[in-house]
Amino acid sequence: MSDCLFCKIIAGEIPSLKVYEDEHVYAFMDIMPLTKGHTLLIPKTHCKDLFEMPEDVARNLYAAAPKVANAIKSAFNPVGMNTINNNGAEAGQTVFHYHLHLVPRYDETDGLKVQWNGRQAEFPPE
Ligand code: DGP
Repeated sequence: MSDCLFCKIIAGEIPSLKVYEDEHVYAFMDIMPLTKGHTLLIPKTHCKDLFEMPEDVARNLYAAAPKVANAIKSAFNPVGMNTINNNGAEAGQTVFHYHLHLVPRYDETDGLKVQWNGRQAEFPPE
């Protein structure tokens, strides 16, 4: 899609710090990292969100996810990792090309609580 930010990143029209690339996916450092090594994994095929993601695109994306997670683990040595995906503006999505956040976790002092986009998660939800 010509006016999509992440399509432009895949095409190299906008610079990014590449972590991984294959025929189907592209992974790069998030410009506003929540923790050290925060990476975004995206499909090369443009789709807005999970609701619009064809099955083969999902298969290829999740096939690459462990490779990317392990590359981040080797590089930054986190003790854990959150994978997060926002779908729709109301859910916190700001870039409308599907992306999976891989957020390495270090310890309880890494500044991130169980919180996403300013909302405190409640378990169980009300
Ligand atoms: P979300 O809120 O789930 O739609 O996350 C969008 C993420 O995209 C956010 O963490 C910041 C990141 N981002 C936005 N613009 C750019 C950019 O130009 N380059 C990179 N590397 N990341 C970006």
